[in-house]
Amino acid sequence: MTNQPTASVPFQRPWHDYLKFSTDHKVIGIQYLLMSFCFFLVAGLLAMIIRAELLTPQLDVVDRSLYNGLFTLHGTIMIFLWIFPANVGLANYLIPLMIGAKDVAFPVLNAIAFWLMPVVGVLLIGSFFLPTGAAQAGWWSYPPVSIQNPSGNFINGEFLWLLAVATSGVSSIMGGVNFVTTVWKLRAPGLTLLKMPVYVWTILSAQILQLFCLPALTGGAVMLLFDLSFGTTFFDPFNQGNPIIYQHLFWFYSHPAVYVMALPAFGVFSEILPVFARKPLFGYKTVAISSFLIAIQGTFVWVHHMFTSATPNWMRMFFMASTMLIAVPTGIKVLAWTATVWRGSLRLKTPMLFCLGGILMFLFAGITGIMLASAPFDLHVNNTYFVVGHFHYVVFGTVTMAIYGAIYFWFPKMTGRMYNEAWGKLHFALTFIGANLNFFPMHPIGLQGMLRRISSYDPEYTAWNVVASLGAFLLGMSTLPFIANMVASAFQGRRVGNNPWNSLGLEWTTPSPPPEENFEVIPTITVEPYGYDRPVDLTTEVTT
Ligand code: HEM
Ligand SMILES: [Cu+2]
Repeated sequence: MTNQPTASVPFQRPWHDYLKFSTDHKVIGIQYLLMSFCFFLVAGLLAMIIRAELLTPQLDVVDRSLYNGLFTLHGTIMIFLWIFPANVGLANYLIPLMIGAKDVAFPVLNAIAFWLMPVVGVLLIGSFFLPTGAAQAGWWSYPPVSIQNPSGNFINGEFLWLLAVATSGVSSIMGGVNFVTTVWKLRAPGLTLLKMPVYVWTILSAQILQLFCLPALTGGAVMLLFDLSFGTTFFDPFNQGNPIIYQHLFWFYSHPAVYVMALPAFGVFSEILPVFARKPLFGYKTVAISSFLIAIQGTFVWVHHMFTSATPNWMRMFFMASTMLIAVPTGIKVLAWTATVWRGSLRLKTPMLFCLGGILMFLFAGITGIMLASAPFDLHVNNTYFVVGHFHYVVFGTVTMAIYGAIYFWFPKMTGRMYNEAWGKLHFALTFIGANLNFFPMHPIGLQGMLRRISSYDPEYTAWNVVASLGAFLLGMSTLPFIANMVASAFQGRRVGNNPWNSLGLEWTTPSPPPEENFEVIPTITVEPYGYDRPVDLTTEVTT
């Protein structure tokens, strides 16, 4: 396992293989990553239009209903077509390699789950071109707004939105069954639960959580579709329906969804920090088990999104306490990461920078999260930009940063080549500065009372909005060095050996890129991961 450049890249596939149906988890993983990044660019473009509109207090770029469509689809595409599938792509690529398996448990199901996602994309983006325009009810699609259908057309933006969300739900359930079975059944001999890398723990926890909670949303979406299109009145308050029940069904999944998005990011931090600090992950077992605790606790907090939905006080108290309790296992992780880098010999390569930046922004998101968990505070800032600021520090500042870090870190494994470090650092600097300029101002203007989902605003909020918009445009530009770097390096980057980072992870013992079926002989695992303090190169102890 050295840094020797190799003469050729033996198992490299031609690029057009990634456009075809394949059941190899590595191909599917890269397909997910490529597809979701394209959707990230689309949703980012929608955000740029939103931010262009918000540069000035008055309405000047789009009209109000298009604005509604823009933020609805921005949020929906970012969640269902960027964060989720990008995480699934990484997990697809990494899980079999990390557990010493030849592939996932159900390769065909895996491929079908992937090919459903472009359908979701067509349904959502296509809805902009309908005469009714795209859905306008926000990414949570609350009734009664979402079931009004003023145009009277059977095919309308909301209709396609609901089909898209239900389809994406089916794909995610297939993925969940596949991941849980793979980790449970296909681990290499000796790889007990408490020897598994934290990333595998986070995927297992997130996918169990997903399987448990997702049916609530998929069921809620189908019922909403019936209310919208087939005359039922489950959620129609004017006909004995109850819109609050939809909110429960929605958030029973969509709060845990935050953990389905964030747990893999915690896994990525836990994999990358020890490599670049050359120290074992502090408190490995506690960090691993915390993933599961976060998933369990995450199931009991959803009503913190409904403090203002005529929720009785006893319920507010319960959910306030349960939400604050999540800070315990989450805090354990942050402490463990801090202790891991503490006095380590840090190598500040691009993946490490994205992790450190991501953890810093997560810390900030955690603080505003605890503030929001307090019902009396939330009653004031609910529906303001404070909330939008808080969750963008999670979904962008933490999860998107982690995905970027992961792509840089495993790029040499996926391609057998190295990315360009200077361009990577430029990308990090633009992203970190752009993200903070973009999302920090949302907190002060939120506290001052600026509502979310509005296209024109009181002029007193102008200054912070201009800063936020400039940050957003910087973020838009930050993707350019990334794209250039990835494309150029994938074809012409410096060739590297199997393990350029000197990592102890099992995936680095395979050739880069790994051959079909990954391992010639299934390895036997004898040691805990992250043994960076031991004198010998532990990859030799992972016997084959
Ligand atoms: C790329 C940079 C991004 C920018 C500039 C941006 C900007 C914005 C803005 C200005 C809004 C508020 C719209 C409003 O309330 O009027 C918004 C809403 C939202 N964003 Fe982002 N965002 C970005 C990335 C992301 C990411 C990565 C996610 C991942 C999940 C995301 C998810 C959402 C969601 C769920 C909403 C709420 C939509 C709604 O109100 O229904 N955003 N974004
Ligand atoms: Cu929540």
